[in-house]
Amino acid sequence: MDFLDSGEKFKPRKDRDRDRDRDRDTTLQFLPASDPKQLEKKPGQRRKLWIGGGLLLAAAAVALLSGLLVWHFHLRRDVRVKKLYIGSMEIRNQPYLLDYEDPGSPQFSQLASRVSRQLKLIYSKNSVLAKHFKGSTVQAFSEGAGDGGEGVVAYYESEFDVHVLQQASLDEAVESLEPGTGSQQNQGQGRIMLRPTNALNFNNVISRAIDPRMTRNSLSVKEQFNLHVSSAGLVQSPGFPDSSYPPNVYLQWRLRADPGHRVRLDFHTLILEDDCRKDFIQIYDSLAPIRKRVLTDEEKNFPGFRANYSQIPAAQQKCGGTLTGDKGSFSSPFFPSNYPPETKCVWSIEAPKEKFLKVQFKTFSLGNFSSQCPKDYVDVNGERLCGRKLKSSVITSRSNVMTIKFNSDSSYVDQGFTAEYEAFVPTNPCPLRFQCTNNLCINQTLQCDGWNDCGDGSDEDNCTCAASQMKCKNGRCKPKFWECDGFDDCGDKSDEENCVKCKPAEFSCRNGRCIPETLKCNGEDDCSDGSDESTCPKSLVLQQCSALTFRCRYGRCISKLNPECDGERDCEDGSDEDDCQCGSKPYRSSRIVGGQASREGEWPWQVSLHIRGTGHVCGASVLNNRWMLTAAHCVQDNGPNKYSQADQWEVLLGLNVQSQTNEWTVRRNVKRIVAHPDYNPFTYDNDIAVMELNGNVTLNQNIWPICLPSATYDFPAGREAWITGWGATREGGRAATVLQKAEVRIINSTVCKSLMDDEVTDRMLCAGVLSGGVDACQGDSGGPLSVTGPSGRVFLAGVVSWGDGCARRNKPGVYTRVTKYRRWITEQTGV
Ligand code: 4AZ
Repeated sequence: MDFLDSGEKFKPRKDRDRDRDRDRDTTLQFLPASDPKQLEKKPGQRRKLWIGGGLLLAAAAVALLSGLLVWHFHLRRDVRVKKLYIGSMEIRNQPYLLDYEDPGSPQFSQLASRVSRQLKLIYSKNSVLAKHFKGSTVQAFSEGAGDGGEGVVAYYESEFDVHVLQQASLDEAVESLEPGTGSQQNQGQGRIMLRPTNALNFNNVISRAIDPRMTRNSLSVKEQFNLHVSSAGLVQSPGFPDSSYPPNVYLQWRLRADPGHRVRLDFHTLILEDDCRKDFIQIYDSLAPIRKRVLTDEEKNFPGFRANYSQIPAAQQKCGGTLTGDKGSFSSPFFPSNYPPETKCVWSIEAPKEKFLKVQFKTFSLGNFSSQCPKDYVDVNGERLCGRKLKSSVITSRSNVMTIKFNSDSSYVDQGFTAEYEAFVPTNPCPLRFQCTNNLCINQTLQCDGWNDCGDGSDEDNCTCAASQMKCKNGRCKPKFWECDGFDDCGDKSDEENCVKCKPAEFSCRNGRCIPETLKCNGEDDCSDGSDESTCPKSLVLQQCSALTFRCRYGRCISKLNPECDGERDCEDGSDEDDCQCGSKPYRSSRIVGGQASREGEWPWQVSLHIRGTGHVCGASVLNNRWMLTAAHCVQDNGPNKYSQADQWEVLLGLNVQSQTNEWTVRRNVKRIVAHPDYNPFTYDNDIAVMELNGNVTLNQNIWPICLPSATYDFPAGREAWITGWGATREGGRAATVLQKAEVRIINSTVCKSLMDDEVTDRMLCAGVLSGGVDACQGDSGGPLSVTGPSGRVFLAGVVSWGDGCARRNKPGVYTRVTKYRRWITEQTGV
């Protein structure tokens, strides 16, 4: 059975932004609201209730939309269109009544008709709006957001009938009603007299065109649910988790909390979709889906989902304060969950008088960067920081006090930050350690090791290079063999200069030959190694295939390097994009020596192979819902240990912490083990094996296959790769409990052969950190060497196989080169 046979909808999303692949949490919190009240979902509803029924009071809207976005629009001259705007307004001179939660109550109807009349009056003052206005309906009320919760917020939909070419001016006219948006500002705020006794004193009018995806004609199901979150419950996509949701549904949940509380939404499951333009979920800090109040950005949409809701006292969200002492830490509210909208915190750090202070941001994720940071930001001693990449993670003061402010606005929330502060003596800021230009202190041994440990590169400046190193133009030292490997190791590209030995008008083939530049990308293999055709901007169908060119299913080869699963259809038959659900991580949010702990679900293809009665012995990778890939040396009999026998093994999938299983963890027995017939136990050549489970597993957010590279996939030297496993954390040490991860680099084969005394065959691949300290180790064997491809999908470059000890200097880890076994794997497993 294909691993995605449960439906086309549950496809993992392309992980577009690997830079932001840092820890992510999936919790969101929203605005406070009013009194508790459980109301039943509207009667007459035939549809299955997907959420624990109940209607609530005021704060967050979750909208799910699914189905194909296909709509035809002909810009005919005489076409008029119906335009809907969704909006909210605060009514200051109206006390909030519980009855406003019930649309059937007379109080609701009364206030609703006053709001509708008020809107009509507002629109009548604008010629564009007055001309096209049809009517308004009030959809809900919530408690005002004033400090004392006074007043009422009304959510409404206004309909206009407009000529197709005048839509933009209508949008403009509607938005001009908002405070601070142009000339008509005053109409959006103030007192409009209906009758003197009946005047509504209103404020904060926001209206936005409804997202057209939510109103399109093809929607066959449109439903709204009102829920009170005073008793916890859950919302989930229809059919979840047993089946995929149907197409063309639009569901909206309105969640309300008690007065003085916030809605809290904990995402328990997310299944990501390739294209958020089609299917998406959005969360608003509002009872209506007003774009200005959206909290989720497009990249974080997840249509297959289950989320638990609950409420938390708004007071719990206290942040800021005075911090004293030589060292400490602080973070944005609710970290590692998302911070709430409209939040302000101020921390004052006070160190002893004679000391200065430095603050280091360990994590920082505050939305998209924009200059001057007008939205969410951290202000350190008057300097505003925002975005997700800081120029320098360390900020120092020239006194013993520091003030840090955190501010979030009304839309788009993010994970926030964690920071550590430390007081230092200005005359001796780094006792016995190296002082970076940014004032960070690092171990002296890290200076001039080829790695940027300071974060600003200053530990690699002004170094005296060893004989085995080259000197970059910027003064840094790098291993000599990193020269001309196609990767900018120096940071100023000087290691990649003067590499071409061919004449100016010639192309330098990978095999060292020179050919006229004009022959590059002409569809013919002029280099004789295919390299002149393998990196063409546009994919060409080649006259002949070579060891470097990708073969499409219909037999012809194309010129593009690594075309598979890169999100572009390169083969005429589209076969380069077939079977590409693999290799995506549900969170964008792997012992290993020199690594760090992984987050649950970060490496969903990582498997722990247990021997009954012994526990973890080796790693493996998920290929599909039935087949695992590991190292042949893991499944060899060893004296009394009959590791080649399937019944000795137990496979744990979706595991992060050994001996801590949860609902996503699956334990399976093994039906069959096939080790490569040419495995050589003396040289570790062909160290690869596949394992068939005795029953299929249901893939989930913590169990997901890694992409297998085609035989021609190129993992060039210098490329970053990740090793993961529960192996020893140092040579001869103990196994890890939490899955460890570490970043290494692919190492040039010629260099590796010389470093490893020629024991490395062409079926092996080396990766590591030559300065030592980071490596796979005993117990990691069989596990993946993961490399992220251009579209963000992760490919299995290697299988942890052997090494000369662990993490020794100039002794990289040696991995089974998976590309060499692509055909064998298909023959054994069908994958
Ligand atoms: C092992 O014994 C082992 N440094 C695996 C990897 C490495 C060394 C030993 C690579 O399973």
